[in-house]
Amino acid sequence: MGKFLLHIWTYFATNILTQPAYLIGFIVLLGYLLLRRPFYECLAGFLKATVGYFILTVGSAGLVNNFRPILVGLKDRFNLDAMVTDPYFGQNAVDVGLEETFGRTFGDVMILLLIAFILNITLVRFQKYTKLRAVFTTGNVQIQQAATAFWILLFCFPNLGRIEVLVFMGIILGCYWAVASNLTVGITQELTEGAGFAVAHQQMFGIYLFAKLSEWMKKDQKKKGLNKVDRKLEDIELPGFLSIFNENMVATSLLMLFFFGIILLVLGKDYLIQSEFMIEGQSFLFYILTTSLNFAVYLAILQLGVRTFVDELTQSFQGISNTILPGAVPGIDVAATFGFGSPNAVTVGFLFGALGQFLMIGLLILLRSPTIVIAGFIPLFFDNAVIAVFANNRGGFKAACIFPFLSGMIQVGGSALFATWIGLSKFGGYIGMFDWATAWPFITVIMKFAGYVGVVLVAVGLLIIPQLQYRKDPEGYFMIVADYEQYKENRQKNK
Ligand code: ASC
Repeated sequence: MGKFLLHIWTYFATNILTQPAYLIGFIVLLGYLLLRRPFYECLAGFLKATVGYFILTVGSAGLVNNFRPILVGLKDRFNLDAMVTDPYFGQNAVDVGLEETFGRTFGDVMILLLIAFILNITLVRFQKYTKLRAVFTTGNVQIQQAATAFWILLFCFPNLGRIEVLVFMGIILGCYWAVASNLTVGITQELTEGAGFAVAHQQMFGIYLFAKLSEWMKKDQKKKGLNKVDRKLEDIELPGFLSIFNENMVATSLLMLFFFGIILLVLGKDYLIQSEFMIEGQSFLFYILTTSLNFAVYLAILQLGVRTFVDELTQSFQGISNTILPGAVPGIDVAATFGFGSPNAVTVGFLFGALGQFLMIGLLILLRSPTIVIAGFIPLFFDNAVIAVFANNRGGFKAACIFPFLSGMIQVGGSALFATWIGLSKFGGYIGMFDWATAWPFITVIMKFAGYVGVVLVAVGLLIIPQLQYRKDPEGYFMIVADYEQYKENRQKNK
């Protein structure tokens, strides 16, 4: 019997839970069924949501596949013995290093997902006490996080048995997913004007932190009586020749031509041919042009995907949040936020993040750090772009430049230090995303030095966060999800 159930679960986990397009599709289907919509509407909703999410995936995978090899190319080109910050390289490093370092392999990922997912849903179901509102649905990143967290746990408790590992990790990851995603609920509702989702990814603490710092920056400017408080990117109209930057697609293309143009020139035509990026006889100029412009292409695809599924999700989730999971929102891929706010924020965040990352890499080399980092595309792009989107929305243009820059430095510095300490850097990769260069090292220190007590401290510490959030605004806290228009109205009145 148990075996049969496990079989069903594994089937569900492999095909749906870890494939967000289908998970979101089925959530939409369930939502519409609960709303008692006619069958054909439920089917249409399922298809639109799934197709939309797949389109988003085409955009984001296109970006990743197009640009990751270019950045990693720097490592080969200069024969660097460096660690790449990238979630896929990180997962691979864990796979390769586990046996050698801890004499283990990790085969329980699906069971772990089950425990953590159920815990997440339970915490949201008992919202009255936990104040948690978001369910993490981004399965592709959950696997990467589970792998890294498994390493961290063994680093803190090398002799832990299989069952204990599952229980500890299930609790800590489940709490992290629920709590961190919940942190983004309010600010995402404000960014999207009540689209009804939260971010479930790998930089949720980062998003919250920088969103709050941006607000603070804006308030500070107002207090100082600066009547020229920073404008948002979308409100800036550049004059004359610069006006071509007002158009998002043009701005993205030009900036990326500059950015990737330099990197491709540094890599050199010979290297590109030798590593089969280019074919013999191809024009180098047009290769650079095509590669760089593809950035704007995939970004446009990504935004189309967001527009396709978000509407369905917003409407249908009412069915779920009115019945089985009152007051809940789905936590979804960070890329979904790129369809809101200023589209130029995405590009600005990426570039300033790159500046910060490259500066920190330079510092690591200068300071003869035992671990040198190669900037992976995923942390560089997705973390810093989203930080800029929120920073721009809440603080304005300057915040959208400064905070991704800071985040870039922190990502590289934190990852280098942390991956060296826990012994993962030797195996060539680390997940590298913002939370995993900041919050998770902090969690690790607590567990390493306080032992089992530390595990309890971490879980309790995480669960206190939503309580504090709730206390700051008991009236608006649930309303921002339940009825965004009403929430906005009340806030206007209070002002
Ligand atoms: C990640 C990861 C991806 C991307 C994607 C962004 O962390 O593993 O494939 O970000 O989720 O849309």
